[in-house]
Amino acid sequence: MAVIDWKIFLLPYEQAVDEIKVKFKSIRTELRTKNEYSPIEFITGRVKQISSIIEKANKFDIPISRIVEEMEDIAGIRIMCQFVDDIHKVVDIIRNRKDMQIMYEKNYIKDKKPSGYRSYHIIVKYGVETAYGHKDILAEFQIRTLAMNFWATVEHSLNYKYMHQIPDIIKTELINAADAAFKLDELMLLIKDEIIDSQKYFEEKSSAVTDITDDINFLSNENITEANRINMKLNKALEDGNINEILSLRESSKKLVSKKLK
Ligand code: 0O2
Ligand code: 0O2
Repeated sequence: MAVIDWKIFLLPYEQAVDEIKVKFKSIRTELRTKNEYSPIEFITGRVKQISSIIEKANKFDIPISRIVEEMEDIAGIRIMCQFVDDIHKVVDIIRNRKDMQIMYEKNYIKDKKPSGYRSYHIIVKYGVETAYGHKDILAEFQIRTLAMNFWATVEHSLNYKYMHQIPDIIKTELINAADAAFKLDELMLLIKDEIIDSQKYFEEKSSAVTDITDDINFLSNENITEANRINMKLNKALEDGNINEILSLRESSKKLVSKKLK
């Protein structure tokens, strides 16, 4: 039987997970910097544990020499979304990428698993540049809402505790919980616009406050009286919770700073 040096074997998978995470975090940063809504809430990634690889290879009768071709989730990327319809936007983003090739997709949202599990899975071929040249590996994306993620995380720990033999009574409760989580996703979708508006409002307010405090810092070296005056106005606007007051204060502090810079 072939002996594997797992540390070396897993290196390209670790590289792939790190690279893909950076790339998808950048999409989120780019959209948020432009004040646009990001369908990506957060991203996690992991390389499968050696023990899980061996267990899965045994379960599916995959010879060690065929693991690269046949085990699709050694590199795993999980993308969490706030709303169910964001999942399809993320799927489109992946479909349009030039740096990965989709092998196939599994829609466990439309066809939930008997356990109650819901997620959208995409298996891709991804190329990494190693010290010895180009290497293609398979990676699995799991795209899901926060509610689906909550359910899957809890169910995964129970499976671990019961070694995949969850008692029937708990299984039934889990199926009910999965349906309740999906219902929650559907309800949230109904008030999505309202939620996004309030998140935008919060982001606009905090970015205006950051700009004003930057201006106050700058002005405190130039004209301490002006700096104190703006600081007092900012405190009052924050106390009043008045976004328009904060936005107009940003305008006036910006003008003062640019005057000083001339
Ligand atoms: P940000 O800007 O705070 O999202 P890492 O190696 O640190 O990049 P890792 O170890 O793969 O990431 O995974 P980890 O630490 O479990 O979580 C990855 C990112 O997801 C972290 O943010 C967490 O803050 C974020 N995260 C995890 N759970 C939740 C959650 O329930 N809700 C939200 N909104 N975020 C969560 P980053 O990458 O440090 O940056
Ligand atoms: P890990 O790394 O511990 O998460 P399978 O049928 O699950 O043996 P298959 O056919 O390769 O494996 O792929 P599938 O069904 O698409 O599932 C792959 C991964 O999806 C699993 O990885 C889980 O992460 C997740 N998943 C699938 N079904 C369930 C489920 O019922 N509950 C939870 N919590 N997650 C699920 P692994 O292999 O379990 O490993």
